[in-house]
Amino acid sequence: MKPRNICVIGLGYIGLPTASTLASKGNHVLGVDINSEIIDTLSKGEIHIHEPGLKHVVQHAIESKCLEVATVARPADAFIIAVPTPFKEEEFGEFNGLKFKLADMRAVISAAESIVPHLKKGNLVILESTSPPRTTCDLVAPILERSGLKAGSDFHLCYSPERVLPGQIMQELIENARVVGGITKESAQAGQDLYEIFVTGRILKTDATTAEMVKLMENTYRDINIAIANEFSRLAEKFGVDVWEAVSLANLHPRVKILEPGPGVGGHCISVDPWFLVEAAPELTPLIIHSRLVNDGQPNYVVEKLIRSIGSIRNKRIAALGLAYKPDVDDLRESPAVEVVRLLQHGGAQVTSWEPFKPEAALEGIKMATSFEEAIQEAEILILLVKHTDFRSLIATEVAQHTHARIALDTVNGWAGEDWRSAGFTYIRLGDHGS
Ligand code: SAJ
Repeated sequence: MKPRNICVIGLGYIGLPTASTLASKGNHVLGVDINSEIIDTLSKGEIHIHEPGLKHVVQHAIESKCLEVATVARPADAFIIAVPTPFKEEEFGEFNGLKFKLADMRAVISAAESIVPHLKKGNLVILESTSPPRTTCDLVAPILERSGLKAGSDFHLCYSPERVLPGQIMQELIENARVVGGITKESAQAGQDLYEIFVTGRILKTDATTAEMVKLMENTYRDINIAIANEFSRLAEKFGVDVWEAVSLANLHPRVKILEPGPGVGGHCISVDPWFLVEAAPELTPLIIHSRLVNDGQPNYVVEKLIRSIGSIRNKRIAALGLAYKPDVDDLRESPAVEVVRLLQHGGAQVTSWEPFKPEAALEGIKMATSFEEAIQEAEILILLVKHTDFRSLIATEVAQHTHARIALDTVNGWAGEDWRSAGFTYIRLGDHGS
């Protein structure tokens, strides 16, 4: 039997799309978030995040009364936990002199605790938040069992990782393959029954810890592959090679797919999740630790490259183009672009930032422009930090008419160097020789 009353805890980038998609299939869904501002916004039919296609689905779900929102949970047939698992800001682990970050599981703990008073026999609980290995069995199950019910016999418990790409969430949520790990076979089956409500991709059943590992392996694999691309960008510069040309030639090999270098790795997933494996077993993860350090060091490398190219940046007026963690999203979490801006400021530069997807961003100590024109007008240097579609389509000759700047640093290979050079700019590109 498929659950009809579903409670989704956490209405962020995953919880809100999941809750509204389930509601759009005619289920009665209660979306819960502890942030009352989010609940107020959603109650008015507005949304607090930018994700193509999401607003329409949410509005429709709220209007049809299939989606209700509240700050506290209520009894339901199934509970889905989709809360953030960031890392701790001030506490670190250490292994052989290397510092590593630790998972902050407080949101998962309080989400699980909020279910306890409502848990009934036959319920299904699914954890979707990216979590260290064994979280479902060793952390979530004991909390839920405070209800007096036994996980796996009185209620079903699963881990099912979300795997959607921000910017394409509404489509990938439905079409991507789903891994559902149950603490028992029956739990996995109950999880599959729930996802069959809206998933058209394959649904694959396994155990909970395997499902946790799958998620962490996917993001760690990507992090390591971006780290090697970033390391190649440094090597290319050292040897007078254009990394972008070298990567495109290497990628002609049928079994090679090198990713793109850039100013670093951001977002709430890839820059965070590999640490969960490190924390669980630092003695087994030297490659993962060092890849994280390479990617975390890339903003500093960008600033060093600028200084190597033009000399001191002290008192230089710089326009930073893009603060999001990747193209065409409004998400600034763990963004390497923000880190580059902070490091430039630390080096004495006067930076004005322009983020078209979040012009109202209020980041401590960061000066935001209200338009692209305002950001570049008084600048001496332009730095392209995010390959937003809008930035890629800028025409160098037109930009030149609106700014004093004649230096352009492109950290993402977003512009055609020749165009910028012929428009009178000294064009510098990350991973490029001769600059
Ligand atoms: N990046 C590079 N070079 C590249 C690709 C990405 O520097 O060639 C950078 C991006 O600019 C960004 C960061 O890496 O700063 C991460 O971006 P991303 O597009 O690789 O990934 P996310 O964090 O937006 O989404 C990932 C996805 N995981 C994988 O591709 C394995 C997504 O499927 C997951 O659902 C998501 O993490 C998540 O929620 O865990």
